[in-house]
Amino acid sequence: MKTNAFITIALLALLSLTAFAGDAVKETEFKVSGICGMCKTRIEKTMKIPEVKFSKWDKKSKMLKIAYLPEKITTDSLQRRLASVGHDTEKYKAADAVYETLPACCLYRGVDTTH
Ligand SMILES: [Cu+2]
Repeated sequence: MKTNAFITIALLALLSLTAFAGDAVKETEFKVSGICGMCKTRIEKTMKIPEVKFSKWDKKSKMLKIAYLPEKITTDSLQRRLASVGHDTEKYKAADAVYETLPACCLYRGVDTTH
């Protein structure tokens, strides 16, 4: 009887743990403008915050994949962060003054990057 109770408690603990982990992290992706390897570094570095567990930007597709904590931060807020370091996103455009401070190789506006 004692063992059964222990197993039940252990199972319950495990179940609540997986439920928590499942709710905590959400995966999504959105478009972030950029052009080179430096952009990739800057974009992914901007996502290196405790609320974001994973981020990967694809130079070709311009898509940023992230795994984040939706209870702690919104994708809106993440897109604003990216715009604030010079990268246009689906929802927010970087201020011209910030964009102009990017290194020449990173100036993606008006550049055809589809090939
Ligand atoms: Cu760049």
